Amino acid sequence: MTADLFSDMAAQDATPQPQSLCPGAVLLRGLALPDQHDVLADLDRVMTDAPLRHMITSRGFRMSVAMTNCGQLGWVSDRRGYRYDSSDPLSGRPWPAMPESLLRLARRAATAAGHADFLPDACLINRYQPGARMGLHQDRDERDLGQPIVSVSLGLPAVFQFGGMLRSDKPLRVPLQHGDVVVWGGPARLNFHGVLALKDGVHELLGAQRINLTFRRAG
Ligand code: MD3
Ligand code: FE
Repeated sequence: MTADLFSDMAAQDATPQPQSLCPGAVLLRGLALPDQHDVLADLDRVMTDAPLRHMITSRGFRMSVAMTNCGQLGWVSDRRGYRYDSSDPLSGRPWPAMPESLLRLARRAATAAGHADFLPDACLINRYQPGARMGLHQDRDERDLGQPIVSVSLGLPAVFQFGGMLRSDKPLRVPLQHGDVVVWGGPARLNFHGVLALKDGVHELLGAQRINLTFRRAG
């Protein structure tokens, strides 16, 4: 009994062994688990202030992923194109502040991956329901591409695709689960990446959805 208790405590507290996906990309399985309850409670408050919405691409398509943001800057897309903006176009108000629990998690992950000075000013919140997907793309709208992106997966599992610097590079598939964190920096920062259509399922805390957080230094 005592031994089991101690091994469970060790599992909770242990920093997971970082796995390298490719040069510059570090997978930290389960890194978000110790903070998950604070993170989910804070996310609820953010999503009440700035509700999830399906943005429209410059070509007029409705994205299958619903999005919102917290932090000084938020990623927005509409018929005029996409950009970072300091206010929520739905309310005209600034985006909700980045909760301490989220900032702490992002900085802990970046530090574990060798980016101890990461200070994100934007957190994009992506909500996938079954069938939602994200096509292959690059993230290159952030001012300093020397800063990494930290991504946190919550809820239903998804298959993440990541390719190379060229759209034509054959992507690898990595299953990402609740609590997994990936840090993308250095030579991986401009890799093409996407998410396959989410499969049906029910997660014990989040129900029939996956939420992905991406922390960025945008401005
Ligand atoms: C690799 N989101 O919001 S996170 C995005 O799961 C985005 O919602 C996906 O791609 C999601 O832009 C993937 C993983 C990720 C995020 C940014 C990256 C991987 C990246 C930037 C460069 C290289
Ligand atoms: Fe991306």
